[in-house]
Amino acid sequence: MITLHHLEQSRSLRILWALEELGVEYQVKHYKRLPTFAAPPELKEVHPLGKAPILTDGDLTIAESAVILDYLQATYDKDNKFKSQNPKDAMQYNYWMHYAEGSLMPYLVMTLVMNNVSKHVPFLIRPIANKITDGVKGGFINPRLKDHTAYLEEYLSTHEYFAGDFSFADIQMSFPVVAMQERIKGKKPKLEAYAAKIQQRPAFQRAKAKSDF
Ligand SMILES: N[C@@H](CCC(=O)N[C@@H](CS)C(=O)NCC(=O)O)C(=O)O
Repeated sequence: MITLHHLEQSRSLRILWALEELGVEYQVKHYKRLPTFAAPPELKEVHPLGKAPILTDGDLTIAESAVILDYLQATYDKDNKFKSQNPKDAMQYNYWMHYAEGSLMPYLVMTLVMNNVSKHVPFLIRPIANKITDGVKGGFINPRLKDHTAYLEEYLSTHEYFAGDFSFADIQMSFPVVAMQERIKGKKPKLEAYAAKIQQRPAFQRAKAKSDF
């Protein structure tokens, strides 16, 4: 039996979505975040790093969203509905699978960390902490995120999906794309329309309903 170890408000929504697209039987084990927003220690009993998502299937324990998506596609998507077999699209599929976590997510995580620094320093030095984090965001993170959003907008102006027809590469890309919605609002119409379109899929809606607990 497939078990998804699902952490609230996390990347494991990707896997719930993929399981719904596949229509396979699975069970979900829900985990609540700690008040610090960290994952609870029980997740470390499933995988040493204790990060979500984690999928178990028989005697396999798999971490990393992209690896889980690839495993599900290769094992359960018998008709290759969710990965094009055209070599060019398949290369793009691999590219976006890696790009999402390897190139784009680090800047979004850095932004989240910078936005929370002042909560963790004594009140009196908050103005100084804010100056430092604003400097890091303005001088390092934001210019790079601007390049990435322009790149994605350009790509989506000539592609309906990231790798041919809708595929698990779109599920992998959905997490950073949706996380950037506030940042791109009114500025990146293709990216906004793409985010709205993929979230209208019935399987996404079912996954979203199951992920909020
Ligand atoms: N690259 C990994 C990232 C895993 C990850 O960092 N997951 C976050 C949730 S979105 C997490 O478990 N955070 C809890 C923590 O760090 O305590 C993936 O795509 O699966």
